[in-house]
Amino acid sequence: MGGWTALFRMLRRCRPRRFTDRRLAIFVEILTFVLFISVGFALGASDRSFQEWLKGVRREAREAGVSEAVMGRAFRDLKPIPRVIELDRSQPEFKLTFQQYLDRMVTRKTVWDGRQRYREHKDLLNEIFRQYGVEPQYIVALWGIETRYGKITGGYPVIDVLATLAYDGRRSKFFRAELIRALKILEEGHIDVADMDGSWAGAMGQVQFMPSSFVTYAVDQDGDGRRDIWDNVPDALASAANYLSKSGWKPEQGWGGEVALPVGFDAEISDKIVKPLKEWRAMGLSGKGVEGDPDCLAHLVKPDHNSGRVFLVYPNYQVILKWNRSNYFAIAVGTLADRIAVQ
Ligand SMILES: [Ca+2]
Repeated sequence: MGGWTALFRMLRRCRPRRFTDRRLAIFVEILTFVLFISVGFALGASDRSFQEWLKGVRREAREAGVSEAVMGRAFRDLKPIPRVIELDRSQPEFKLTFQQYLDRMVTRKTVWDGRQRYREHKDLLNEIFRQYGVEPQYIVALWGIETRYGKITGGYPVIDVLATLAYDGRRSKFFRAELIRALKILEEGHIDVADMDGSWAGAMGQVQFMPSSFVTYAVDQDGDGRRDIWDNVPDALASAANYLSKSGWKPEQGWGGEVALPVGFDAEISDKIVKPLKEWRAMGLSGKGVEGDPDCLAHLVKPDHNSGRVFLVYPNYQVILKWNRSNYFAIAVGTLADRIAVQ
Protein backbone atom coordinates (compact mmCIF):
# COMPACT_ATOMS: atom_id res chain seq x y z
CA MET A 1 0.00 0.00 0.00
CA GLY A 2 3.00 2.29 0.59
CA GLY A 3 3.39 2.64 -3.18
CA TRP A 4 -0.23 3.66 -3.65
CA THR A 5 -0.04 6.33 -0.96
CA ALA A 6 3.14 7.72 -2.52
CA LEU A 7 1.47 7.79 -5.92
CA PHE A 8 -1.57 9.61 -4.47
CA ARG A 9 0.71 12.17 -2.79
CA MET A 10 2.62 12.66 -6.03
CA LEU A 11 -0.59 13.25 -7.99
CA ARG A 12 -1.79 15.74 -5.35
CA ARG A 13 1.48 17.61 -5.61
CA CYS A 14 0.93 17.99 -9.34
CA ARG A 15 -2.12 20.25 -8.90
CA PRO A 16 -1.77 24.05 -9.03
CA ARG A 17 -0.86 25.54 -5.65
CA ARG A 18 -3.17 28.52 -5.41
CA PHE A 19 -6.76 28.88 -6.49
CA THR A 20 -8.86 31.93 -6.34
CA ASP A 21 -11.89 29.93 -7.26
CA ARG A 22 -12.87 27.33 -4.66
CA ARG A 23 -14.94 25.42 -7.22
CA LEU A 24 -11.88 25.01 -9.43
CA ALA A 25 -9.94 23.68 -6.46
CA ILE A 26 -12.62 21.05 -5.79
CA PHE A 27 -12.69 20.12 -9.47
CA VAL A 28 -8.90 19.59 -9.52
CA GLU A 29 -9.17 17.55 -6.31
CA ILE A 30 -11.77 15.28 -7.92
CA LEU A 31 -9.73 15.00 -11.11
CA THR A 32 -6.67 13.99 -9.11
CA PHE A 33 -8.69 11.33 -7.31
CA VAL A 34 -10.10 9.92 -10.56
CA LEU A 35 -6.64 9.85 -12.11
CA PHE A 36 -5.29 8.06 -9.03
CA ILE A 37 -8.01 5.43 -9.20
CA SER A 38 -7.56 4.83 -12.96
CA VAL A 39 -3.75 4.56 -12.81
CA GLY A 40 -4.06 2.24 -9.82
CA PHE A 41 -6.66 0.15 -11.59
CA ALA A 42 -4.56 -0.16 -14.75
CA LEU A 43 -1.44 -1.19 -12.80
CA GLY A 44 -3.39 -3.63 -10.66
CA ALA A 45 -5.16 -5.13 -13.66
CA SER A 46 -1.97 -5.64 -15.64
CA ASP A 47 -0.28 -7.21 -12.61
CA ARG A 48 -3.31 -9.45 -12.02
CA SER A 49 -3.44 -10.57 -15.61
CA PHE A 50 0.32 -11.32 -15.55
CA GLN A 51 -0.13 -13.40 -12.39
CA GLU A 52 -3.07 -15.22 -14.02
CA TRP A 53 -0.95 -15.89 -17.09
CA LEU A 54 1.88 -17.15 -14.90
CA LYS A 55 -0.44 -19.70 -13.31
CA GLY A 56 -0.96 -21.23 -16.75
CA VAL A 57 2.81 -21.33 -17.34
CA ARG A 58 3.28 -23.04 -13.98
CA ARG A 59 0.73 -25.70 -14.90
CA GLU A 60 2.45 -26.34 -18.22
CA ALA A 61 5.90 -26.46 -16.62
CA ARG A 62 4.66 -28.87 -13.94
CA GLU A 63 3.38 -31.20 -16.67
CA ALA A 64 6.80 -30.96 -18.35
CA GLY A 65 8.41 -32.19 -15.12
CA VAL A 66 9.54 -28.94 -13.50
CA SER A 67 9.35 -29.09 -9.70
CA GLU A 68 7.68 -26.53 -7.42
CA ALA A 69 11.04 -25.87 -5.78
CA VAL A 70 12.64 -24.82 -9.09
CA MET A 71 9.63 -22.70 -10.09
CA GLY A 72 9.62 -21.08 -6.66
CA ARG A 73 13.23 -19.95 -7.16
CA ALA A 74 12.79 -19.01 -10.82
CA PHE A 75 9.63 -16.94 -10.31
CA ARG A 76 10.42 -15.46 -6.89
CA ASP A 77 11.12 -11.92 -8.12
CA LEU A 78 9.71 -12.30 -11.59
CA LYS A 79 8.45 -9.16 -13.27
CA PRO A 80 8.13 -8.28 -16.96
CA ILE A 81 11.07 -6.11 -18.11
CA PRO A 82 9.78 -3.07 -20.07
CA ARG A 83 13.24 -2.53 -21.64
CA VAL A 84 13.03 -5.96 -23.30
CA ILE A 85 9.77 -5.01 -25.03
CA GLU A 86 11.32 -1.71 -26.05
CA LEU A 87 14.29 -3.51 -27.62
CA ASP A 88 12.00 -6.04 -29.27
CA ARG A 89 9.98 -3.24 -30.86
CA SER A 90 12.79 -0.90 -31.78
CA GLN A 91 13.77 -0.69 -35.40
CA PRO A 92 17.39 0.28 -35.96
CA GLU A 93 17.49 3.85 -37.24
CA PHE A 94 19.59 2.80 -40.14
CA LYS A 95 20.72 -0.58 -41.30
CA LEU A 96 24.44 -1.18 -41.34
CA THR A 97 25.96 -1.79 -44.72
CA PHE A 98 27.85 -5.03 -45.15
CA GLN A 99 31.19 -3.21 -44.98
CA GLN A 100 30.24 -1.40 -41.76
CA TYR A 101 29.12 -4.68 -40.17
CA LEU A 102 32.27 -6.50 -41.23
CA ASP A 103 34.47 -3.64 -39.98
CA ARG A 104 32.78 -3.91 -36.59
CA MET A 105 33.07 -7.67 -36.30
CA VAL A 106 36.47 -8.35 -37.83
CA THR A 107 38.87 -5.83 -36.33
CA ARG A 108 42.57 -6.03 -35.48
CA LYS A 109 41.51 -6.59 -31.88
CA THR A 110 38.98 -9.36 -32.55
CA VAL A 111 41.55 -11.13 -34.77
CA TRP A 112 44.33 -10.70 -32.19
CA ASP A 113 42.08 -11.84 -29.32
CA GLY A 114 40.90 -14.80 -31.40
CA ARG A 115 44.47 -15.93 -32.06
CA GLN A 116 45.22 -15.61 -28.34
CA ARG A 117 42.18 -17.75 -27.45
CA TYR A 118 43.16 -20.29 -30.10
CA ARG A 119 46.63 -20.66 -28.56
CA GLU A 120 45.30 -20.67 -25.02
CA HIS A 121 42.78 -23.46 -25.73
CA LYS A 122 44.73 -25.34 -28.40
CA ASP A 123 44.55 -28.78 -26.76
CA LEU A 124 40.85 -28.44 -26.06
CA LEU A 125 40.13 -27.19 -29.60
CA ASN A 126 42.12 -30.06 -31.12
CA GLU A 127 40.23 -32.55 -28.98
CA ILE A 128 36.94 -30.95 -30.12
CA PHE A 129 38.09 -31.18 -33.76
CA ARG A 130 38.83 -34.89 -33.37
CA GLN A 131 35.47 -35.46 -31.73
CA TYR A 132 33.14 -33.26 -33.82
CA GLY A 133 35.08 -32.60 -37.03
CA VAL A 134 34.89 -28.81 -36.84
CA GLU A 135 38.15 -26.90 -37.22
CA PRO A 136 39.23 -24.75 -34.24
CA GLN A 137 39.18 -21.41 -36.09
CA TYR A 138 35.44 -21.66 -36.80
CA ILE A 139 34.60 -22.39 -33.17
CA VAL A 140 36.78 -19.51 -31.99
CA ALA A 141 35.29 -17.16 -34.62
CA LEU A 142 31.71 -17.98 -33.58
CA TRP A 143 32.69 -17.43 -29.96
CA GLY A 144 34.18 -14.06 -30.92
CA ILE A 145 31.28 -12.85 -33.05
CA GLU A 146 28.63 -13.97 -30.56
CA THR A 147 30.09 -12.70 -27.28
CA ARG A 148 33.61 -11.31 -27.90
CA TYR A 149 35.01 -14.58 -26.56
CA GLY A 150 32.68 -14.76 -23.59
CA LYS A 151 33.06 -11.12 -22.53
CA ILE A 152 29.64 -9.80 -23.63
CA THR A 153 26.95 -12.35 -22.91
CA GLY A 154 24.07 -9.91 -22.41
CA GLY A 155 23.62 -9.85 -18.66
CA TYR A 156 19.82 -10.17 -18.72
CA PRO A 157 18.11 -12.75 -16.45
CA VAL A 158 16.94 -15.35 -18.98
CA ILE A 159 13.76 -16.46 -17.16
CA ASP A 160 12.54 -12.85 -16.81
CA VAL A 161 13.37 -12.09 -20.44
CA LEU A 162 11.56 -15.16 -21.77
CA ALA A 163 8.55 -14.57 -19.51
CA THR A 164 8.39 -10.94 -20.71
CA LEU A 165 8.46 -11.94 -24.38
CA ALA A 166 6.10 -14.87 -23.84
CA TYR A 167 3.57 -12.68 -21.99
CA ASP A 168 3.85 -10.02 -24.69
CA GLY A 169 1.71 -10.80 -27.71
CA ARG A 170 4.17 -10.55 -30.60
CA ARG A 171 5.79 -14.02 -30.56
CA SER A 172 4.27 -15.47 -27.42
CA LYS A 173 4.01 -19.09 -28.56
CA PHE A 174 7.69 -19.32 -29.48
CA PHE A 175 8.93 -17.66 -26.29
CA ARG A 176 6.55 -19.59 -24.04
CA ALA A 177 8.02 -22.87 -25.37
CA GLU A 178 11.53 -21.44 -24.81
CA LEU A 179 10.56 -20.46 -21.24
CA ILE A 180 9.41 -24.01 -20.44
CA ARG A 181 12.70 -25.36 -21.84
CA ALA A 182 14.68 -22.87 -19.77
CA LEU A 183 12.85 -24.08 -16.64
CA LYS A 184 13.72 -27.67 -17.58
CA ILE A 185 17.40 -26.65 -17.87
CA LEU A 186 17.18 -25.30 -14.31
CA GLU A 187 15.41 -28.47 -13.20
CA GLU A 188 18.26 -30.57 -14.57
CA GLY A 189 20.72 -28.51 -12.53
CA HIS A 190 22.99 -27.32 -15.36
CA ILE A 191 23.00 -23.78 -13.97
CA ASP A 192 21.52 -21.82 -11.08
CA VAL A 193 18.77 -19.32 -11.90
CA ALA A 194 20.92 -16.43 -10.61
CA ASP A 195 23.69 -17.29 -13.11
CA MET A 196 21.40 -18.03 -16.06
CA ASP A 197 22.05 -14.86 -18.01
CA GLY A 198 21.74 -14.05 -21.66
CA SER A 199 20.76 -11.49 -24.25
CA TRP A 200 17.56 -9.42 -24.14
CA ALA A 201 16.12 -12.00 -26.57
CA GLY A 202 16.97 -15.00 -24.39
CA ALA A 203 20.16 -16.29 -26.11
CA MET A 204 22.29 -17.76 -23.38
CA GLY A 205 25.91 -17.97 -22.34
CA GLN A 206 29.22 -17.84 -24.20
CA VAL A 207 27.88 -19.01 -27.56
CA GLN A 208 24.36 -17.58 -27.22
CA PHE A 209 22.17 -20.65 -27.44
CA MET A 210 18.40 -20.31 -27.16
CA PRO A 211 17.06 -22.90 -24.67
CA SER A 212 15.85 -25.07 -27.60
CA SER A 213 19.40 -25.13 -29.05
CA PHE A 214 20.70 -25.97 -25.60
CA VAL A 215 18.36 -28.95 -25.34
CA THR A 216 19.41 -30.29 -28.77
CA TYR A 217 23.10 -29.39 -28.97
CA ALA A 218 24.69 -28.52 -25.62
CA VAL A 219 27.22 -31.09 -24.36
CA ASP A 220 29.07 -31.77 -21.13
CA GLN A 221 32.63 -31.71 -22.44
CA ASP A 222 34.45 -31.68 -19.12
CA GLY A 223 32.35 -34.56 -17.75
CA ASP A 224 31.16 -32.96 -14.51
CA GLY A 225 27.53 -33.89 -15.23
CA ARG A 226 26.44 -30.34 -16.10
CA ARG A 227 26.14 -28.75 -19.52
CA ASP A 228 27.42 -25.34 -18.53
CA ILE A 229 27.60 -23.04 -21.55
CA TRP A 230 27.82 -19.98 -19.28
CA ASP A 231 31.02 -20.40 -17.28
CA ASN A 232 32.66 -23.53 -18.63
CA VAL A 233 34.72 -22.97 -21.78
CA PRO A 234 35.06 -26.68 -22.75
CA ASP A 235 31.27 -27.14 -22.51
CA ALA A 236 30.55 -23.91 -24.42
CA LEU A 237 32.99 -24.56 -27.28
CA ALA A 238 32.15 -28.24 -27.68
CA SER A 239 28.45 -27.32 -27.72
CA ALA A 240 29.09 -24.90 -30.60
CA ALA A 241 31.03 -27.62 -32.45
CA ASN A 242 28.25 -30.12 -31.84
CA TYR A 243 25.73 -27.64 -33.25
CA LEU A 244 27.75 -27.23 -36.47
CA SER A 245 28.53 -30.93 -36.75
CA LYS A 246 24.88 -31.98 -36.32
CA SER A 247 23.88 -29.31 -38.85
CA GLY A 248 26.07 -30.94 -41.52
CA TRP A 249 29.55 -29.39 -41.22
CA LYS A 250 32.14 -30.97 -43.52
CA PRO A 251 35.71 -30.72 -42.25
CA GLU A 252 38.46 -29.49 -44.57
CA GLN A 253 36.10 -27.89 -47.07
CA GLY A 254 36.24 -24.30 -45.89
CA TRP A 255 33.28 -21.99 -46.20
CA GLY A 256 34.08 -20.01 -49.36
CA GLY A 257 35.71 -16.67 -50.02
CA GLU A 258 35.65 -13.46 -51.97
CA VAL A 259 35.83 -13.59 -55.77
CA ALA A 260 36.59 -11.18 -58.57
CA LEU A 261 34.20 -11.43 -61.50
CA PRO A 262 35.56 -11.42 -65.04
CA VAL A 263 34.93 -8.36 -67.18
CA GLY A 264 31.52 -8.58 -68.80
CA PHE A 265 30.26 -11.21 -66.36
CA ASP A 266 26.60 -10.54 -66.81
CA ALA A 267 24.97 -13.52 -65.12
CA GLU A 268 22.40 -12.52 -62.56
CA ILE A 269 24.00 -13.22 -59.19
CA SER A 270 21.55 -15.66 -57.65
CA ASP A 271 21.96 -18.22 -54.89
CA LYS A 272 19.87 -20.56 -57.04
CA ILE A 273 22.76 -21.11 -59.45
CA VAL A 274 24.88 -23.88 -57.94
CA LYS A 275 27.91 -25.25 -59.81
CA PRO A 276 31.12 -27.07 -58.93
CA LEU A 277 34.07 -24.75 -58.30
CA LYS A 278 35.83 -25.91 -61.46
CA GLU A 279 32.96 -24.53 -63.55
CA TRP A 280 33.03 -21.18 -61.82
CA ARG A 281 36.77 -21.12 -62.43
CA ALA A 282 36.24 -21.96 -66.11
CA MET A 283 33.86 -19.00 -66.34
CA GLY A 284 36.75 -16.74 -65.36
CA LEU A 285 36.06 -16.10 -61.67
CA SER A 286 39.20 -15.68 -59.58
CA GLY A 287 40.23 -15.12 -55.96
CA LYS A 288 40.10 -17.08 -52.73
CA GLY A 289 36.53 -18.25 -53.36
CA VAL A 290 37.58 -20.52 -56.28
CA GLU A 291 40.61 -22.06 -54.57
CA GLY A 292 38.82 -25.01 -52.88
CA ASP A 293 38.12 -28.57 -54.01
CA PRO A 294 37.21 -28.34 -57.75
CA ASP A 295 34.15 -30.57 -57.25
CA CYS A 296 32.82 -28.64 -54.26
CA LEU A 297 29.41 -27.15 -55.04
CA ALA A 298 29.23 -23.38 -54.71
CA HIS A 299 27.00 -20.41 -55.29
CA LEU A 300 27.50 -16.66 -55.37
CA VAL A 301 26.48 -14.27 -52.59
CA LYS A 302 26.40 -10.50 -52.83
CA PRO A 303 25.79 -9.42 -49.22
CA ASP A 304 24.59 -5.95 -50.19
CA HIS A 305 24.41 -3.71 -53.19
CA ASN A 306 26.60 -0.96 -51.76
CA SER A 307 29.91 -2.68 -51.24
CA GLY A 308 30.01 -4.46 -54.60
CA ARG A 309 31.80 -7.37 -52.92
CA VAL A 310 30.92 -10.84 -54.14
CA PHE A 311 31.59 -14.18 -52.41
CA LEU A 312 31.50 -17.75 -53.64
CA VAL A 313 30.25 -19.99 -50.84
CA TYR A 314 30.23 -23.75 -50.14
CA PRO A 315 27.91 -26.13 -48.22
CA ASN A 316 29.53 -25.21 -44.85
CA TYR A 317 28.28 -21.67 -45.40
CA GLN A 318 24.73 -23.04 -45.27
CA VAL A 319 25.60 -24.64 -41.93
CA ILE A 320 26.65 -21.25 -40.53
CA LEU A 321 23.36 -19.81 -41.84
CA LYS A 322 21.47 -22.41 -39.79
CA TRP A 323 23.04 -20.82 -36.72
CA ASN A 324 21.97 -17.35 -37.80
CA ARG A 325 20.14 -16.68 -41.06
CA SER A 326 22.16 -13.66 -42.14
CA ASN A 327 24.70 -13.33 -44.94
CA TYR A 328 26.48 -10.59 -42.99
CA PHE A 329 26.85 -12.93 -40.01
CA ALA A 330 27.99 -15.96 -42.00
CA ILE A 331 30.61 -14.04 -44.01
CA ALA A 332 31.90 -12.35 -40.83
CA VAL A 333 32.30 -15.75 -39.12
CA GLY A 334 34.12 -17.16 -42.17
CA THR A 335 36.35 -14.11 -42.57
CA LEU A 336 37.26 -13.99 -38.87
CA ALA A 337 37.96 -17.75 -38.90
CA ASP A 338 40.34 -17.36 -41.87
CA ARG A 339 42.18 -14.51 -40.15
CA ILE A 340 42.44 -16.43 -36.85
CA ALA A 341 43.79 -19.52 -38.64
CA VAL A 342 46.79 -17.56 -39.99
CA GLN A 343 48.92 -17.74 -36.85
CA1 LIG B 1 30.31 -29.70 -17.78
